Amino acid sequence: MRVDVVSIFGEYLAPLSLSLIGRARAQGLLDVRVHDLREHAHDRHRTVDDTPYGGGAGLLMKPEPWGEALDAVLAAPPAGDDGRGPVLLVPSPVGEVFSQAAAVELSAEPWLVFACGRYEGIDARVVEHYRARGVRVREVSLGDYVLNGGEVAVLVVVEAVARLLPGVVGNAASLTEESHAAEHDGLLEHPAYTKPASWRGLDVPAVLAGGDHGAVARWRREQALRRTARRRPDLLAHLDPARCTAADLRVLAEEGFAPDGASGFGPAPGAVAH
Ligand code: JEK
Repeated sequence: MRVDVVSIFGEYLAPLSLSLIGRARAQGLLDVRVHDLREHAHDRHRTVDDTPYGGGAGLLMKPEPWGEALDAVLAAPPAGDDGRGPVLLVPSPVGEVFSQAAAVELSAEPWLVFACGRYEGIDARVVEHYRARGVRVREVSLGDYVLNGGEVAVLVVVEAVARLLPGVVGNAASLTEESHAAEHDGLLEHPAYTKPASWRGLDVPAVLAGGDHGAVARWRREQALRRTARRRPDLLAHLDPARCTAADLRVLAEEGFAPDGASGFGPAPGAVAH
């Protein structure tokens, strides 16, 4: 997979040379190229920002350097480009929230291009222009908090996507297990333990060392349901009551959740928040 990143802070992307991503690059599984937006600003100060029309605090990135930089990247497709061109990813606080489903979609693409804004973002015509030219543009957000620019989002998206590429994550079994996540009904994972059996007075739950695989599975399912109900009740809206055992329903009722009549779970009538 080829990844081009345009940024005024290329140093911010140095972690892409480390660990599994760095090794994937060294092995030729991933070709990451970082480009300096300022090479496409031609005044004496290499200006990339200006004041917003309509007023308001802060500065925006001017469209001309972006147009020139992205045209240059798009003009140099990777060998074996399928003709569809890249997906252009533009991190933004108002983008669609990036998800594992998006990571899976992007992992099937041969070419991703990232446009990293700074200041208060990029003049809106840049996205409009490349969409009009038929480029598949996705504005993505990491979540509902404010960052200083798009570079951290690039690190997150590239890590989430690259680990799905064949050969990037050593242990194929971990990915196979993840791909069966549907079997876990979209619940949070149960807690996990390794040796020693006792640490600072805290013991590993006895059931996990008991050798009863059915009991282990039931304990893990109960923990997953309780955790999800307490930490991510939104995920229970997608839990199919038809896939729940009587024991599941009892655990969820203890946590204050009941089938909502719309193919998921919601707060049980009269339930008291924990
Ligand atoms: C890309 C520039 C910084 C800072 C103005 C005023 C309330 C902010 C842009 N999940 C994510 N959060 N933030 C980003 C992100 C931030 C970026 C850029 C992504 C480029 N900035 C910035 C202030 C404002 N707004 C109203 C919200 C805009 C992000 C991602 N991905």
